[in-house]
Amino acid sequence: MDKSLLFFVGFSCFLLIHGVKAEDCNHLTETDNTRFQSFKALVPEEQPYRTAYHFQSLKNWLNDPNGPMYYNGVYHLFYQYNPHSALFGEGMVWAHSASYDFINWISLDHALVPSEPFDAISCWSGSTTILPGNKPVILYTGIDANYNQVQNLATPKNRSDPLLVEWVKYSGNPLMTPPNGVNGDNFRDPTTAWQGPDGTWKVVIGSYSNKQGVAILYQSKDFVNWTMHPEPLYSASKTTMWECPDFFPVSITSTNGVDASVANPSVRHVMKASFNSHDYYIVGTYDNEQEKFLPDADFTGTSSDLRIDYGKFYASKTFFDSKTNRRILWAWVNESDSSEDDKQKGWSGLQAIPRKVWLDRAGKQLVQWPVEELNNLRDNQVDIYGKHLARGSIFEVSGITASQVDTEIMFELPELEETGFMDTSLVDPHLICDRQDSSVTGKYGPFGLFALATKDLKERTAIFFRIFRSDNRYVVLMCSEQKRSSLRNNLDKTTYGAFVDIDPHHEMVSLRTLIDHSIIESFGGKGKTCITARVYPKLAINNEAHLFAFNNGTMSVTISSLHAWSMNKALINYRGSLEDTESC
Ligand code: DQQ
Repeated sequence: MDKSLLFFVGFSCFLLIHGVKAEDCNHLTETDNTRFQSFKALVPEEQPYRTAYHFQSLKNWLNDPNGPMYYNGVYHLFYQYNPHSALFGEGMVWAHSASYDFINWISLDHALVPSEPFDAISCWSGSTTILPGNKPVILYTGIDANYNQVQNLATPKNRSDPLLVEWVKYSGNPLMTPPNGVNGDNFRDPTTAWQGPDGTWKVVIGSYSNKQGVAILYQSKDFVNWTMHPEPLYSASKTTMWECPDFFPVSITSTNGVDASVANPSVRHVMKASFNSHDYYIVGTYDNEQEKFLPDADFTGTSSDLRIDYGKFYASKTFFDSKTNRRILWAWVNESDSSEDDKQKGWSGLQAIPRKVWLDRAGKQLVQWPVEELNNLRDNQVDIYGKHLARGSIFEVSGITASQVDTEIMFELPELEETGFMDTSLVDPHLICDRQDSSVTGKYGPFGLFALATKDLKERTAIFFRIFRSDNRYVVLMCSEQKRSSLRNNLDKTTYGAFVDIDPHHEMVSLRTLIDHSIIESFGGKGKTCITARVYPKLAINNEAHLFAFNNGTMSVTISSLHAWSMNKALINYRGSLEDTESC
């Protein structure tokens, strides 16, 4: 058979098997057959916990997203990767992937690998900044030969290479070393830099000193010589070591994103820090003359602190997408199984679906929504309207591939006044969700979804709401309960919970849930509260997975609308050409 025909047949079979619509993707036939076959051989497809449309590596350990950017028509994602193991270790590199459509990704050669005294042990997290003249640069943390954390610069070898495959480390590295009073292992993760009105560059480094989590501020005129500002941009006593800080402006009037250097009355600023295994943030005002960030309220160290996501979600990083004027957030979602399991699987870690992020109209918190490009993978739409769910009812959402789904639901609560009062002795939403789980009947709630469930519901992950009265208002609680997610043991089955800042009297309770084999990302209140979970069902895998909607409260709820789509498979980290990532 002619070689190109052979490739066409082979590739079409792959696309059919994996749910990509082959008929729309004819340009893929130009892809080199040998490369494609080797990619196919590498993908551990038979594993039930591999995802269909989330970003993951073909093998080994993956963690933080690094330096995401849009440059010359191409989206880039770098990420922390251990080329030697399915566990974290020394020798971490910046792996590199690129995409046209933000959904399908090709993998490229590693952008940064340990090689010099200033990064001899590892190349840790950092960010990209696009300098005037359209010049992208990387600032990253090197673990030097003495195990100290230092900040380094790298630039593309050839800016006209659309893929920016090769990066050159600056010969004068390191640019910044741990200052006095800062331990050598508490100085890392430079943010994207921003420019003040006088042209001065500023960047923040995460740290811990004087028993406070700190955003240390550095300034530079030329991006090479950096001076530490005498005062940090911010520090907070109720926090520990700040990893992966992120500092960015958000518009007060629009959901559009703005570039990192925008600082005027039309924006507020967000300071995000990763500590204690979670991503926390505060909203405030940035005074760029005094170099101070003035938050509306400080971190409190309690469950009332705002989080990007109230489930498993860490080391998030945003970037400004100049193509679509959005600010987009990436984050690492770790495994909930054991290291032994990871070694056996041969891989560990996912990136959450990238989210558009903006400031809520009330100016108090962020709102997040999966990037709209994801909708290109939607298939087989199922619609349900006006479905009444009396006390104790449950129904299956059929007609979809329940192991890889996108679903959007609106719940109507006709007699809200009748709902029960909140137990004021419980303030931590995680605890309420845990104690009053999906099997505990309330008035309004629990109602929601059972995802990745067996037919008999012995395995099920419950994403549900409860509505309480408290003083003169209503409180909406959102839970993601993993207790019964798997018949397997030795898994982290923590229950997650958070309040949703909506008034159910004036707007319907909404839920969007992305289900993808071993990850469930849920967005309550149109993106005001997000909860991500990792689950590993033993039986509810692939075609054995089911999706149900339920109401276990005494009050009836009505599903005003439910839309569900089977999700097609994305090509993730295929070692092909960039054209393969044009949406079909
Ligand atoms: N991961 C990186 C560090 C960062 C941590 C190392 C956060 O730079 O502080 O892989 O997950």
